[in-house]
Amino acid sequence: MMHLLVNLTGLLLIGATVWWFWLGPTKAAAVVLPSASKLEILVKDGVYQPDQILLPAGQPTELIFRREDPNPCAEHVLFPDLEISAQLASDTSTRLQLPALEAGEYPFHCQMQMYRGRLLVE
Ligand SMILES: [Cu+2]
Repeated sequence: MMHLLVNLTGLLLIGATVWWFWLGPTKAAAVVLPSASKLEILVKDGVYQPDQILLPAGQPTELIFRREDPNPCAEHVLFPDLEISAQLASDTSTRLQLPALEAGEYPFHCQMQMYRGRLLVE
């Protein structure tokens, strides 16, 4: 009986994970950054909006994270490949300067990687 319970719990956890990553919050479409090189990203309901951002290579960029999610999960945003991170206060916009980047893909996420996004530089 105990084993059955453990198995059921495991299945539920797997189900929750599958739901979160594949069926959960819908992914926002890619956004091409206008030449103004400034973009606001909304942090809300478990997703960055937009979460796919096309940037031109070799041009510094300013991202403005607007956090409207009180969940502590949303408090930090990290760009591991760039060694950049920022603390986002609730109901506030936080400006983040990105240096000129080489072409490539740069993921960003919160500490627990529930919030996820990608910079696509080309
Ligand atoms: Cu998180």
